Amino acid sequence: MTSLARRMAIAVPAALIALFSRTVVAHADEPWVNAPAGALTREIQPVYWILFAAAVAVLVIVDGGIIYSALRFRDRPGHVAKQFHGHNMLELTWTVIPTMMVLFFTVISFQRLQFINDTRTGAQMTIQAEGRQWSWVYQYPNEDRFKLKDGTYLVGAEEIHVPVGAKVRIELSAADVIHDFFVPQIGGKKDAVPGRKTELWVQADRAGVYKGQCAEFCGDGHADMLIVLHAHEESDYAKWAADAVAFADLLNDPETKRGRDVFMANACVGCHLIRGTQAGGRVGPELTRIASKADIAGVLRPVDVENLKRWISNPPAVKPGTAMPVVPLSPEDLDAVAKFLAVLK
Ligand code: HEC
Ligand SMILES: [Cu+2]
Repeated sequence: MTSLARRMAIAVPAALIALFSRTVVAHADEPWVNAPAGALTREIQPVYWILFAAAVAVLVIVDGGIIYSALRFRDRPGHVAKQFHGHNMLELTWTVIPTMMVLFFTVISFQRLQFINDTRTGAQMTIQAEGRQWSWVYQYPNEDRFKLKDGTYLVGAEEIHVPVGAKVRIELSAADVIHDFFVPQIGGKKDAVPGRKTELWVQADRAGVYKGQCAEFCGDGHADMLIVLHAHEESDYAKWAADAVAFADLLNDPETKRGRDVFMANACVGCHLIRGTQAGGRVGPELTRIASKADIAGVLRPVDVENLKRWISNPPAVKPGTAMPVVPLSPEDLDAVAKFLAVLK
């Protein structure tokens, strides 16, 4: 080997490894598959590393070979290339080795698929998750702890809450186009397909908030279609459920229900997020705790029914140039929706 080729043979893989380890360090706390926090990811991670190591080895051998040959056998005056045809041993090597590698990958993947796809054995609860442009809506199971006063069961948007350690089955559906449920540290990654149920399971090792992202391009708002998975210790989970149920009951109160229905039936729902409801819009600010805010859109204070009505009936009149349009509402609807927002503390 010439000294240049020798140096390249060391420098190229070294640079790749350095680049990769920097990436790993820089992203260690971010949602990615190699910080496993659940049974699924712990199972999948070794396969990831084996595939990665194999890919690096192939890269180094193939690209190394190309670089070496390009340098070693380059055109120089006085050199004539050796003329020959075929080399059975080489042909055999680069057919047999990749075939064995692919077979090996197939085997180690299949070994795990049964475990990964088994959403039933030992599952402690089932949550329905519906993907829609551009948020997820979660329906909790028909259990007493999720039961609302009106006899229905808790529904939540944006965040999915699970108890630590529990195997939770998630049934996926889609309201419009294909979405994909993926929380890298916990596992999963399954398409939500319109007109069909798919399922996966999750299990979190420790309490925490795990971020994910719709992993199937689903239109304009795709990048904002986040998945936030909260894993609670068991006792904490009971408290969370009780609070969420109490809040949902407040929303269902006849006093507030009418206004909520107005909100959900009009364009408001598409632009604003209210946790605990199906409103998952992201164009305007979140309104979950609007009544606890100091002002409306930075211009009207305090946040009360009167000011809410003033704002909602004609935002541009209150704040010229605002991005919130006038949504035509009857006086009764306007009144109801303002009363509804005024309880969101
Ligand atoms: C096209 C999207 C869109 C629609 C539809 C829409 N809003 Fe808004 N809304 C916004 C935007 C954007 C803002 C922020 C305006 C600003 O700060 O200038 C906003 C602000 C608000 C605020 C003040 C929020 C805060 O944090 O101060 C309230 C309350 C509100 N909207 C209620 C409603 C209601 C009720 C409806 C339905 C009748 C509605 N919005 C329809 C986009 C929308
Ligand atoms: Cu999506």
